[in-house]
Amino acid sequence: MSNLKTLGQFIIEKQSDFPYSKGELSRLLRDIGIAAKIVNREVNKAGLMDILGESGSTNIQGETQQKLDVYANEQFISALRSGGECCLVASEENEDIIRLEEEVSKDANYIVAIDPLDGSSNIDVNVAIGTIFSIYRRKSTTGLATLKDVLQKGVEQVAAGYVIYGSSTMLVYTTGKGVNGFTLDPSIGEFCLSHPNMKIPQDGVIYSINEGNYVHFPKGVKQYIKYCQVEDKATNRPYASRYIGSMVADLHRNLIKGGVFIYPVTFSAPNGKLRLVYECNPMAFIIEQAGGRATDGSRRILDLEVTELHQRSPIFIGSANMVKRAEEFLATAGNLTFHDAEPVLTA
Ligand code: AHM
Ligand code: MG
Repeated sequence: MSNLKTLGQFIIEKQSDFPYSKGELSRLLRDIGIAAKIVNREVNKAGLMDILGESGSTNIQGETQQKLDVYANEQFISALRSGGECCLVASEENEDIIRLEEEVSKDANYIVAIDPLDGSSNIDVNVAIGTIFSIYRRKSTTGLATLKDVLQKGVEQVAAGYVIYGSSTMLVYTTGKGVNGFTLDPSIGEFCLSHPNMKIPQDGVIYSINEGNYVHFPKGVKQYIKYCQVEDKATNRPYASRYIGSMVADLHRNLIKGGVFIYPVTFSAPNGKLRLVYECNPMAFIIEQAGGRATDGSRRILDLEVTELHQRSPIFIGSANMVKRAEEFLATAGNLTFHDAEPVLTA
């Protein structure tokens, strides 16, 4: 008990580090932590309740929503609404921005972009899923906050984090001063500091990519995958291939053990699959803060122009030297070259 530190205690301790230390950001992080605990409770009992399965509605990307996605979205929005520090929410599950401003009693200066339940295809099979969030300070100074306030480059984030609902539940976040991880102790219902000052190894031996799409990958990505599979004692190859299909879980593992996670452009997804505002940017901020690297194959993710709420981007993220190596293959092959595909085997 002596050196136990809860998320709440830690946030208060670090409050003076924040650029506008009026306690608003601390309260916002605390609100997100509370919503995460509520979502965690439902995730844990998902197999027991009639909450599994598809809710019938589809999100704006045309993907079928599951009940827990809808539930998580509602919980985070409602925690942010009652907390009063957030004027605008952008969520993967909502086509448009959600204004909270008219409903809060005082000026709220923060924008939250969120993927309430990432890896949703893993919900009903008991595989780790996550929540990803990103916090910006509002730019506009008059009137109601607008979409423009959300469309800030990733480099403008004041905080970002994720929650992983796995074999244990963890909340990992950064405010630009390193990365800290908290594990939920279910017996006291508190996130407790368990992974202070997280650092990603510069090199790793894990590559994470959906290899089922191999035939649709650009030439440089194919070559990098082959490089990972070649035997070479000096670089500990062949590497291990690990792909859960929940970005949060794949990146969390790679953050701790070292590794690279790649979701590239493909023939069928010319901009990649993952969303810049609430998936790539927050993860890039966290991984950079942990000493890693995140690019779209050539450009830093955090410097990309954001023009649309649900904009997609390819992503190469993880141990710095592994990401750099993958970039070299892309550059040599010509970033978007799809030719020289290996023959597709048919039945
Ligand atoms: P989601 O937000 O609809 O759950 O999609 C994002 C997820 C990521 O967590 C994961 O890395 C990726 O989609 C997996 O996609 P794929 O099944 O194409 O490999
Ligand atoms: Mg997602």
